Amino acid sequence: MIYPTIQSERLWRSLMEMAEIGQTSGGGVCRLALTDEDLAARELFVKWCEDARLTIRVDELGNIFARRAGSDLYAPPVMTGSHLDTQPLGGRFDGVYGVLAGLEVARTLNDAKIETTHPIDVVVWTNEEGSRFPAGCMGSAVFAGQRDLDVMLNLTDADGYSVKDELKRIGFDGPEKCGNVSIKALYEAHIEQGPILENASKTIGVVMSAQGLRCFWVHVSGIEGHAGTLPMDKRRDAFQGAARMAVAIDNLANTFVPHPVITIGVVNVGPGSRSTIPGTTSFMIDCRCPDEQGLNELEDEIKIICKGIAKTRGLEINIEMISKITPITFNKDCINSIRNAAEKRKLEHQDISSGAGHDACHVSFIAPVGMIFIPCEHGISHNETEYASPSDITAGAQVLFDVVVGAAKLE
Ligand code: HGY
Ligand code: MN
Ligand code: MN
Repeated sequence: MIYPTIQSERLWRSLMEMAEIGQTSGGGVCRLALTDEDLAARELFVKWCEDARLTIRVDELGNIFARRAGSDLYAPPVMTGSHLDTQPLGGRFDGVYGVLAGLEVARTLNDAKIETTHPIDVVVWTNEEGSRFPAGCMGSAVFAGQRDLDVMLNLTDADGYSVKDELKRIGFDGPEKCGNVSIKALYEAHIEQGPILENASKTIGVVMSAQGLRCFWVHVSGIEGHAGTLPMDKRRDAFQGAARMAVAIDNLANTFVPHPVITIGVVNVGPGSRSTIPGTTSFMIDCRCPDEQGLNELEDEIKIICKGIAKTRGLEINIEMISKITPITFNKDCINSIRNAAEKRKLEHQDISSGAGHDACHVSFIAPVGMIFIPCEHGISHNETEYASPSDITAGAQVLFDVVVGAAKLE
């Protein structure tokens, strides 16, 4: 059976309307998790789902499940979706594309008056980006049993606001338990966030795997002092120590095999006064690598580097693990269904591994999961200029429709 085609203009319009929420002056989007912008996006999504006659459930971590009922009330759902929260200078497609492509699946089924056996849930996972609250993929990781609910609810942002209080404030502290749900399969559509598909002129990425990740805080402590009076050789300057650690860690990333990617994107220098020698500096390390053994060795190397520099400069150091995500491989049947759907639609496709982390990675520990990538221009993401073409947006959503409906079975 040839499935109906999705409505690309409707999907594009929804993406552009959603992109107005949290729009930045540089043409990107800022919708940090559980802020008013995230709330506005959630409310718009819920409205569109209710217009499409989906029933809404919200769990205790704010994950939203918009359900299109199936004929079999007891059949486990086929899930799709992604996240609505963004980076501080995020793009108009990261996450939201997977959410609205999932909604387009439901809308297209409604238009075609198709009933499926299994229900279909379009999901919005809470705090995928881990920017405001530093635990990425929070909603999906707790749902899949990889993170502790209470630890996540009590996590606070830089201003001391907790996840729990913010969920309550925006009214998304839902009644449902988070997790413990049996799922038939989950498919997530996402932009690649890298240049591989565009360079290979491919429309669809059949995602085979995703690399692992380890995030650390490194807290460096020295001694505050007067910037004008203390001779250089008498200083315990926490920032100068941290800076040398950062350069050495960057060198490690460039010399280590298999090639990891290591980023230091958050640095807090205290007390933050021009004429006081910094007594404290904390910086966050985001370290990713395709294999677990590599991650173990990188973690050891990072600790040796930081402790060695701290020792030579008379500084104290404390390294705190924030998150640890193992490399994953996606479900073979899901991979094959995505590849077959791309072939049936005569779409140029290739196998690919994900450099980025995704909610689907966490759910892959508890259910059969597949991911569909589409190219993004010049591989740019986590950047206001992030762009995906309407034709690629449509192609990815069409493959998503075909695999989700295939898994949900037609009546
Ligand atoms: O960091 C990640 O990999 C995801 O894009 N949040
Ligand atoms: Mn994302
Ligand atoms: Mn992202």
